[in-house]
Amino acid sequence: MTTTRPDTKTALARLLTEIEHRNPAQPEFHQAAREVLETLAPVLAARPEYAEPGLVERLVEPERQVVFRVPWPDDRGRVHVNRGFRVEFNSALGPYKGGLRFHPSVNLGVIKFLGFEQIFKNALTGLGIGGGKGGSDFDPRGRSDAEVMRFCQSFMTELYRHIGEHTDVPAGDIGVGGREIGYLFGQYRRITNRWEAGVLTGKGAGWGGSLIRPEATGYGNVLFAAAMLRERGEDLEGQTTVVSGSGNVAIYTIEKLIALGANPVTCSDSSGYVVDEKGIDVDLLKQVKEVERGRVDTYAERRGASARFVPGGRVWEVPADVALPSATQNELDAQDAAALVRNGVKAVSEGANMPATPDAVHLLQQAGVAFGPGKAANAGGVAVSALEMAQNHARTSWPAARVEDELAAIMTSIHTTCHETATRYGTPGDYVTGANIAGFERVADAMLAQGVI
Ligand code: NDP
Ligand code: 2IT
Repeated sequence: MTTTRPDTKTALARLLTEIEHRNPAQPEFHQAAREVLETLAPVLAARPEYAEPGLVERLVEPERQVVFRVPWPDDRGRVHVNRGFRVEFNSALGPYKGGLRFHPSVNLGVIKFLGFEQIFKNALTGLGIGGGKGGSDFDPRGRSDAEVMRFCQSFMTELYRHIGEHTDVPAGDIGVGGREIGYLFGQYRRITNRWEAGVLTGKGAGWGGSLIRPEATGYGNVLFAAAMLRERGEDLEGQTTVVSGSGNVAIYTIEKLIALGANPVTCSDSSGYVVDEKGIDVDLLKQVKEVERGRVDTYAERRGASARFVPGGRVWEVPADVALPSATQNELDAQDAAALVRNGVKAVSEGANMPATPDAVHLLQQAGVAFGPGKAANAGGVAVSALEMAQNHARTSWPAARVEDELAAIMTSIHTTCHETATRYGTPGDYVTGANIAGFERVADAMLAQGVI
């Protein structure tokens, strides 16, 4: 166990105050930076080279931030103006890598929180990818395919000059799936006159995409939850699980839970949740959400007597052994965590990025619940993105079984790394500390080796 010199803690606290001061009105970024910095004191004390002036200060400052105008005409010819973002946070380990989010709540602070998380997540995969994130406050809901296409084309008309297979490789996130990646890739190809498959990941399997990329985040999170349970002598089989969200991550989380013999009983969207006593029918959910682009209340209507839709409610009030938040940031607060603990939850694993508030994380950990932070638990998506880049570079494509085996090996390795690092720094079982320190060590070593840039 390492003791922390008081001056390290004081220096980190001072830096946090400075971050808040220099980045006003970015509460999500402050939250993400605080969560990481608060766990770094022991490693800075144990490894004096990391306490070098400027290292942590450089880590919290993006290498580059691009903000741009995205004008697009709707189907009636009316022009809308959205704002586009790409935050290229850290490229010490490889090209900037991270998704694009299209959602009305997007602003620079949200993209910076996501980009900051991505640095450590990508480091934990063990692969050669830096951290970045982008997106827009565009709301795809209710928009026709033609409108989404025009938006994507306008967005890429600026973004193309900042990205490239060796520079920055975007992918999907909330509101950006296979359809949007297709339109974005088409416009990039048209502008640059290059077939540069490795410039975007999450492409269709027929034109440079990797098999298992759509499934990877959800599958990976279930494997991470299973590893945490195994560490405690339990497994997923027969466990009742609650999942929030009903998008890409939630759907493939539910699919993998069923495959491993668990019983997922919920899904949700921003209008409420569904609880299904017989367990979620994942084929029906895919039909409603992926094919029809519908809402979860339609799932409940079609499913019949076993399912009901609870308008406005949160899934955390449903009793469960395991909870997998898979919608968005700060969707699980202290009150929700208390309800989960009251109902005997054993593990919470974050499919979404930062879905649990700091108070909720604290409460769960105090109650002895195994807690998997997003930067470790949901790293399967970006890991398979990096495998997609490898396949693109080699101009080949791997069978699904190979990608799935590699995903499983990466998730096991991330779990082991987090677990061992937490133990090494005197906080056994604390995956938050383990993930932050292990991710930090890898990035910090690369930054130190590459000099002050
Ligand atoms: P999708 O757009 O496919 O689905 C998002 C889901 O979350 C929808 O059910 C949506 O409901 C719900 N949701 C989004 N915003 C809100 C909000 N403000 N309040 C309530 N519900 C909300 O996105 P993904 O499944 O891809 O992403 C889900 C989470 O997983 C995000 O945190 C993302 O950053 C993270 N993630 C995604 C990865 C990926 O590969 N896609 C990889 C790693 C993490 P509604 O339709 O009503 O808005
Ligand atoms: O949050 C994430 O890790 C993602 N949205 C996936 C990023 C990627 O590049 O695949």
